[in-house]
Amino acid sequence: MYKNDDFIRIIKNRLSEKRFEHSLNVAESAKELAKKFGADEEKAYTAGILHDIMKEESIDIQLEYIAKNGENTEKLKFANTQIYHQMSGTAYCRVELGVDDEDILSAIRYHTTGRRNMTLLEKVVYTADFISADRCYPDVDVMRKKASESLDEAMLYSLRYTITDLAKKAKPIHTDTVECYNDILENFKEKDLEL
Ligand code: DGI
Ligand code: FE
Ligand code: FE
Repeated sequence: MYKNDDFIRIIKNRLSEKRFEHSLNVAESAKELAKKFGADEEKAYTAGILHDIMKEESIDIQLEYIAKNGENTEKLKFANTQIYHQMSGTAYCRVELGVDDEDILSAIRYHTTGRRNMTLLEKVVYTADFISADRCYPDVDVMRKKASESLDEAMLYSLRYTITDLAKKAKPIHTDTVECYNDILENFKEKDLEL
């Protein structure tokens, strides 16, 4: 059974220096968010290290892994290839690295698109990916502040940005992303919270 030190060595061999650093930063941010919001810190850290493990792999090999994990690749034909790595990464961790913790696997599986009814750990990793130390988009400080207060607020903020940005560029938006957005928005409306 591999430990975090082994996983760090493994991703170092699979990723560019920049993305390797990004992965370590996401792991740190995920651990902090887990501590703050009561998720499993150890699982958050491991998922953070592994979340982008297939990001620099070829599309063909990614599709092979997705199929190996029993997922339908036909459905992905019209999807943005940028989302493949969440599925191929999950498959690689399960098949090649023997990761069998379903909490960690699902946090990797939904770290790009999100989905309806996300687990706490899924939200932690999704949010950590947006606020990691290497991120430097214009309103990253706003995002970090939101993340320090509420995962749902931070996620809604990032989803609004991502969905708008994809639509502006006439790129496809995965239905899980739209469902994730609607789900969080419904929670806000039900609780009558300010947006
Ligand atoms: O892998 P990272 O760059 O660290 O971050 P990520 O896994 O969140 O990937 C984000 C990219 O994926 C971002 O540039 C937007 C793009 N993308 C393409 N299609 C979709 C999408 N993001 C979401 N949430 N949903 C999509 O359908
Ligand atoms: Fe990613
Ligand atoms: Fe990432």
